[in-house]
Amino acid sequence: QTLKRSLIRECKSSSKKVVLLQGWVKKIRHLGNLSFLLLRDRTGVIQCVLENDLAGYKVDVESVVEIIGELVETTKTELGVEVLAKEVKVLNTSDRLPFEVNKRKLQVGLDQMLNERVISLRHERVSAIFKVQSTFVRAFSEYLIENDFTQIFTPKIVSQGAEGGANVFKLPYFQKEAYLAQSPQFYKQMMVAGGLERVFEIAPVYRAEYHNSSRHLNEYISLDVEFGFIHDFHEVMKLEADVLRYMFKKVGQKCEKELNLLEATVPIISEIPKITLEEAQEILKTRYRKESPVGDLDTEGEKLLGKYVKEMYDSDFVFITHYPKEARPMYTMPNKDNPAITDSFDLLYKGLEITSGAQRIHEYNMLITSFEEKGLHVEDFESYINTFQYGCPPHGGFAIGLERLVYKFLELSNVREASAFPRDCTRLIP
Ligand code: AMO
Repeated sequence: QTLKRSLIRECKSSSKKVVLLQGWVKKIRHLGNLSFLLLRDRTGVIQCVLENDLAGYKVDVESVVEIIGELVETTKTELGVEVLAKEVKVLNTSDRLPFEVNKRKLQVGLDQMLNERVISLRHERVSAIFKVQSTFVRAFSEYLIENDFTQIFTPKIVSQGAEGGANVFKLPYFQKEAYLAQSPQFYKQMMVAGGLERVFEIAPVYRAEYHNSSRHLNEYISLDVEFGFIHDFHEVMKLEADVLRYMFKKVGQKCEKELNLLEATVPIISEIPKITLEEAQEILKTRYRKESPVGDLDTEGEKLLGKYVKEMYDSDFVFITHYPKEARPMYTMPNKDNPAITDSFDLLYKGLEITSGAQRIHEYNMLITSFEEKGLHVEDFESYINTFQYGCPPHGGFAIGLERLVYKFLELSNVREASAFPRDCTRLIP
């Protein structure tokens, strides 16, 4: 008799009759001299029948139990099997539940869902979000590793913000002042220049943005890529399209159950249309009478463009290219023919920016000028800027906001749903 640890997967394939199951009590019903206990673990739910001495067994839902029993075939359950319990042991009781989790749809507001994360995660639709997220991340690294990229780890405590602007969290660092990294931008470029050529990083980044919106977090996971020896920034967009295609393919293959639960379908990513920012603003003006902020798109504009590319190209994605210099960080490569604009792009997915990317400046003097034009003090960025005196290949890269990708894909109500423990302007707990 070998005792098995997991539920459905083991039960289905096991020829052994005796199983050990461990999980949470989803439900218990008493019917005459039988009780039916639905036991849930990470792989699913199975019915356990409690008879004889065990009939009428008292246990609170969501308690953690261990059941030893006999696995038998039955036509009465969806699984085609159930367990005739021989022994039930309570490992830990659930004394109190802030809300009911065993409903088909979780009927709580966002705040309660986040405040009581441990309980909301018990709902299969909620935990499914994080299984999808995990699969995306794994596919991202799988694809890049297969394509000769090296995973890197760069500091999150830094001396300067890499994205310009004032959105940095300050913190005391012994006798100095430091910041939480807004992105791994400088370091990923430095590692390309260091000779690794092709790198990626998966890590949290921090933005001190005081936005209480459905798409902003103050800490999010950035999927960063940077690679050298590129000809132009179209190569960067091509790599991103390839990575995303692979990520969605893997989620389609590995998360069938989760996608069914969440009623999500994997998009077909053929050629992603490219529209220059200027064209995009013109489309918004002529088609939707929508004015845009100078050199940028606003939330409403992004939404309308999402609608436009869906109608015109049947695409959920669109690259918006060639942002003006003023709208992009100091490290962005100006366009050869028109230096007022840059070789940069954003990727919109279902009308929301999920990525920024660009070719970077790899020429020392050009970089100094670019920093100075932004009013930045070159000496504050010395170790980064020195990189470009040591021989650095033409390079570029991009970063995908993981939570935004998941939020849009699963059509959640808010990006916070795609973060297990989100940090926003007011939320620091749990
Ligand atoms: P950017 O600042 O545009 O670019 O950020 C890249 C992507 O990160 C996500 N993102 C956010 N997600 C949630 N909450 C936020 N507050 C938030 N801010 C940004 C978005 C965005 O597209 N270094 C460059 C990337 C590069 O060029 O490689 C950068 O950080 O999905």
